[in-house]
Amino acid sequence: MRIGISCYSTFGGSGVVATEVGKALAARGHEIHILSPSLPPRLVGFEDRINFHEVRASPYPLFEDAPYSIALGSKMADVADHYGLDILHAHYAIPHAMAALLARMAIPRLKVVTTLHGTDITVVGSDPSYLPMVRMAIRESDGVTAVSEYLRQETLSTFGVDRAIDVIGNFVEPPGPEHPDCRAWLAPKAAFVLTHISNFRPVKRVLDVLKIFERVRTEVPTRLVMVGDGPDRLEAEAYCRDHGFASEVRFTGKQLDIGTVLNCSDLFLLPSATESFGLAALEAMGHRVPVITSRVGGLPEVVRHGIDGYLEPVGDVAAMAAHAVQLLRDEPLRLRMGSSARERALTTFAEGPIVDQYEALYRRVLVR
Ligand code: GMT
Repeated sequence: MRIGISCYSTFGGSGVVATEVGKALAARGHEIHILSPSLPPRLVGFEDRINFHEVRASPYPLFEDAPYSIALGSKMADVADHYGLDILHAHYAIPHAMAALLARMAIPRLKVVTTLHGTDITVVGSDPSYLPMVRMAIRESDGVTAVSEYLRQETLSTFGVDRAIDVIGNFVEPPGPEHPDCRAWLAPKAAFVLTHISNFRPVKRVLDVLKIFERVRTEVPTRLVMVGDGPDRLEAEAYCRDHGFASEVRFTGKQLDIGTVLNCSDLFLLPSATESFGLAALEAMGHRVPVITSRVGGLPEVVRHGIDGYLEPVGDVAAMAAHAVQLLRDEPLRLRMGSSARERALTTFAEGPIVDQYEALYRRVLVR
């Protein structure tokens, strides 16, 4: 098949999933065309059968902001026509699904598959300024997937649509042996490393990560590694300074090689306000790292309480810290949970069977 994939190129789960799906499909012999504002971070190195198309919205004195959605729709139509695409797969509804539907109006043989990732439904998609168009995109796409059962239900209830939505989760590959042990660099004097990875947006509740660490550090010698960047980073760094533990927290900024950080992490903290799936948690699990997270959204479909880690109510930093202390003090329990987490990540959320589901969906929509 010839498949166009559109996604954001910023650090974020939807771009990671889109790129990894594209790479896996290319490895199976499909021709892939990725459309994005710039090269997605996971599209490093030359890959056979993967073509990248940069989308640029040309400025014009009349425009306050150049219309990216129209430029994307135009680029999709152009690439579809020129390369004979069969499918356009839009990752994240806004604006990729609407742009794909515009392209389908221009090239009627095209089929559109939309993958809903989370905040495109739960936060920005339900904003009244976008809702009618997101609803239209969900109704009109030839195939729709959601990354968890939770997100499927949220979509049906928020948008009042009555249509089939396939649940296809995020996935991980087994971590390679290339990740060096960077424990000495990340946490020179500490016995343990706690890690958080996100885009530091309010939904991630990064101050809760610090409040958990603040409690844990008084009980067990520990360092905290904060990977990523975003709107709440400055406030987070100020919190560490104001509370006297800045030297124990390392803010690495955005990192491509999260495998190396996870390889030397003892626990992963993800106390989000909501999370449709929690790809970062799954990546930690793949590296044998137990996860302490919120009992919210799709997270209970990924992390099993008391087996791969712990789930507690959003904002309950005391309970999350207590679990962290217990796990750091009880090595056999921590190692057992790490093994269960890895087993679950690499079986239930293994790349092969998940990519099979996308391929099967493409074939289904193509015969309709
Ligand atoms: O808000 C983010 O975390 C980024 C966002 C994205 O689209 O890049 O992530 C969402 O999609 C990921 C991949 O499917 C999911 O694993 C994340 O849980 C989801 N984030 C939220 O729902 C907050």
